Amino acid sequence: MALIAEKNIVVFVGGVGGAKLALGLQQVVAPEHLTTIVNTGDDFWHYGLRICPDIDTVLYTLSGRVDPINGWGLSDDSTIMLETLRSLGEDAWFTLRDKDLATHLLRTKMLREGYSLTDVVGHLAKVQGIQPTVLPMTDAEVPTIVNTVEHGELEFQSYFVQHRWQPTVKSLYFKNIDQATMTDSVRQAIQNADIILFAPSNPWLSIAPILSVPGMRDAIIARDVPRVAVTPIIQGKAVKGPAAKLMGELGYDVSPSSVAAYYEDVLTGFVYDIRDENVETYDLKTISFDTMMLTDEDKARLAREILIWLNEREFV
Ligand code: FO1
Repeated sequence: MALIAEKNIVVFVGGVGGAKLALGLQQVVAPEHLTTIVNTGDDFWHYGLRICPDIDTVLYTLSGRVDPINGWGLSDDSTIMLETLRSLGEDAWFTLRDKDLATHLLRTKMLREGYSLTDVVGHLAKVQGIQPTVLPMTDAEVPTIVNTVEHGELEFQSYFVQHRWQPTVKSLYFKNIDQATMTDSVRQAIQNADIILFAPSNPWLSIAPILSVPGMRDAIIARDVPRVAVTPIIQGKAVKGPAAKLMGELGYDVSPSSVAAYYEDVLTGFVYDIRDENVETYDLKTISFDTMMLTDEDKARLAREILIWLNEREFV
């Protein structure tokens, strides 16, 4: 049975870490009350295909088909196409595996036919048997550009995969974001939300693109409901990926407090990890839980703990 039956929950997510909390929520929230809004700044064109890594990570995770080792891609997938591409002399640095390729082919075909990314994601979710709503943050193409010391400006996947997030980051921007618009689906989900969560995704790389869609930040802040982020930083380290390294390079103290401060007035509450102490968050409501999500039980437990906390009188 759903934990907080009548409340509408919106969760903003990036890739692997965000998908884990979305899976936890899927286990404890009735599907008609759960909406996951996903970063698309990581999306790119590659060999003529539209690749949306964070969206696919969420869809594969929620449908129980994600590769458990990497946290992205499909489990039990093969690399025949990739090896063949390499045999043709290509530097195929992005791991497009064979079964996963079907998703990129179908998405690209539908986009070329004129469907919006929101339509495509809705279709892909439906055919994978996913019941909660999954929405891209916008239908526009707004690639994250990483300005690095060593290589100048890089598109996100080139920074992240090709260069293994080793270049030193000077700054970031989201190309064409000023022309992007919020979709009606995203606007309605936020307007109907009783609880707004920010998954433990990278605030600068995964959540900032979402908050930068014109109107998004104001729409969120306008909601007089709990707006709570879960820390991606535990004991000065990122659970996965470049968050800690990036924070240092951008001049932030690598701590949960810096994450909370970065979100500014977007948040009313903050969840930090039980392994950290004395987390200063000014006037936010805070609580600590075990935020390491290693198993599916961990994911459901964390989702349940957050929702129970938010259902307490002080937050309603
Ligand atoms: N991440 C990697 O580190 N290396 C890859 O070759 C790679 C391929 C890939 C293919 C499809 C997909 O959906 C995701 C993929 N990812 C890969 C993950 C992705 O680059 C990142 O996890 C996200 O963009 C960061 O959130």
